[in-house]
Amino acid sequence: MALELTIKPDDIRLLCDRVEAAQEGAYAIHKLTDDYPSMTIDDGYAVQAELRQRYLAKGHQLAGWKAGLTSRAKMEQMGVHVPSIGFLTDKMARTESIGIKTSEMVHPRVECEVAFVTKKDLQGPDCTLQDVLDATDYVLPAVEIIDSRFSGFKFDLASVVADNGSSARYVTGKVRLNPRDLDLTKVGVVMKKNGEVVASGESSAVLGHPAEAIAMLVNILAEQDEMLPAGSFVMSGGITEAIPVQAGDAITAEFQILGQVSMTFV
Ligand code: OOG
Ligand code: MG
Repeated sequence: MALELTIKPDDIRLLCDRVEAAQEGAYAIHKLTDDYPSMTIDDGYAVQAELRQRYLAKGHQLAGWKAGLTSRAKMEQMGVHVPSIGFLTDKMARTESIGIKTSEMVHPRVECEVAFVTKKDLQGPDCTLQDVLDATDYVLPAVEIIDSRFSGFKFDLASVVADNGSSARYVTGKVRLNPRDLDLTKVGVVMKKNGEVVASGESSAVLGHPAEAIAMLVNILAEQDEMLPAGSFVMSGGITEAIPVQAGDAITAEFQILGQVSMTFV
C-alpha cells in the first residue's frame, strides 16, 4: 500500500521547507492546513517522509520511532482523536545528566512513556499486540520532550503528522525489563516538576496496553511500505497529558517497577 496524496510533490517539498526551518530555527508557524485546507493525513505523512530523508541526508541517524496521541489524556489535551507516528534521530536523544536547552525549542512539554526495544523485525499490516510482545527484547522508561512547531501548540492531525508528531527530544531511564516480567498494563507513573506532582496515570491508558500502540505504529509504517527492523527503539505514547517546561525546571518521572527518569532544563 502506498500513500494517497492530494497535494502535489512540489507543495509537499514546500511544506517540508516550512516545517524543517521551524524545527531548526525553533520558531512557531501557523498550521499547514491554514494554507492547504484539503490536506489529508497521508499528505502529512508524505511531508514527514520528506523531512526524514532530509535529516538522514544531513547525516542524522535514524534512532527509532514514536507513537503519539495514543492515550485519552493526550487526545483530549490536543483535540485530536486518531493516533499518529513520528521518527526519532540520534540528534534528539538526551541524557539524564546534561541540562536540556530550552532555547532550541519553541514551547517544550514533557510526557512519561513506556519504550520498547525489539529483537525481531515487525512488519504490518495486521501486526498484533502479541506479535509486538514476541518481538520485544526489553522495555524501558522514557520521557519524551515534545515541541509542536505550531503556534499555541494547536494543530490538526495532518499538520502534526507533517511536523513529525511534535518530536523534539527524549531521555531514557536505566532499568531494562523483559516484558514477561511485568504487567505492562499496570505501570503507574507520576510526573514531578520541581518536586511537585503535576501528572499521574497508568500505562493501560495507552490503547489498553502500550504494545498495542507499537502494533498500530507498525501497521501505519506498512501503509508507507516500511517495516520496523529488529533492534528498533520505539516509544508508545504519553500516558498522561504533557506538561509544559521552561529553563530552570527539574523533572522526575517515576515509573512503577521501571524506575525513574530525571532531567533538568536550562
Ligand atoms: C503530538 C505528539 C503526541 C504522544 O506521546 O502522545 C505524543 C502532540 O501532542 O504534540 O508524542
Ligand atoms: Mg510522546
